[in-house]
Amino acid sequence: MAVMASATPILFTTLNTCARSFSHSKSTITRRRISSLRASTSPLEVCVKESINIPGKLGDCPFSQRVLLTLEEKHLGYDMKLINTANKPEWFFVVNPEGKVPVINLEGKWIADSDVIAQSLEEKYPDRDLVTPPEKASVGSGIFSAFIGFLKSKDPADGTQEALIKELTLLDDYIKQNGPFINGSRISAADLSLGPKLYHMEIALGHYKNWSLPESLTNANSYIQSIFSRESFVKTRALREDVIAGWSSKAQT
Ligand SMILES: N[C@@H](CCC(=O)N[C@@H](CS)C(=O)NCC(=O)O)C(=O)O
Repeated sequence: MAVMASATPILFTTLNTCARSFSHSKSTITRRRISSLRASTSPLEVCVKESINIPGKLGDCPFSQRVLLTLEEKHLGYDMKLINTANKPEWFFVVNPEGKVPVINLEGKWIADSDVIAQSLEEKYPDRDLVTPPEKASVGSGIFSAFIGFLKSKDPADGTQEALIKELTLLDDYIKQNGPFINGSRISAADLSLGPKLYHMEIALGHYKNWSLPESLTNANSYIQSIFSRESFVKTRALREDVIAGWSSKAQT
């Protein structure tokens, strides 16, 4: 897979434009065929956060990692544009006026927000499907805010640690009954959303609170390890020092 990191302005023409005009002139060719043509020939342009510590490396945005994981698991080629979020280039505000990463170019249109991007990729590239049934999509969804609550907490007796343990226990129970992944035997979109958040939780709480996931939560522990050890995850994960630096303004030790 050709993955290139680049901080240069994006060319708005190239194959996106070609695909569009081709579809105008040959109306019998379906959108689906154009999508699969692109999947095999043209990498998708995706803007993600750059490392704060090492320019040219991928940064510490869990939403960016989610999108990269989706592309990796679907075996879609991509061309990664690294955005220095502390000093965004002018052209990036043309791509996304809100100035947030991740953003992806699908058929010539820039799409923001990892939820919308994951959904759009599923619709346009249904092969190697990552669909999570709606009734399972919220599994683990309380963990990220509980982690941030505990990280920001100044008072060890304020119940934030217990609130996080409660959320992780729910995950542990769920995986025990339904695992190894949220949708059973195969990884799906909900795991790709939750995995990067668990990664941030583990590094930030380990560093700032000397905390680690209780060993008694064996199912949550094995779930985390199976996600963190995937090739796609290792390839797209943030540097540890970036995760630590990224949470420094929120953390209370
Ligand atoms: N809800 C958005 C959140 C995206 C987001 O918060 N991105 C952060 C980096 S992790 C960002 O771009 N921050 C830069 C800024 O707000 O200026 C998503 O799921 O994509």
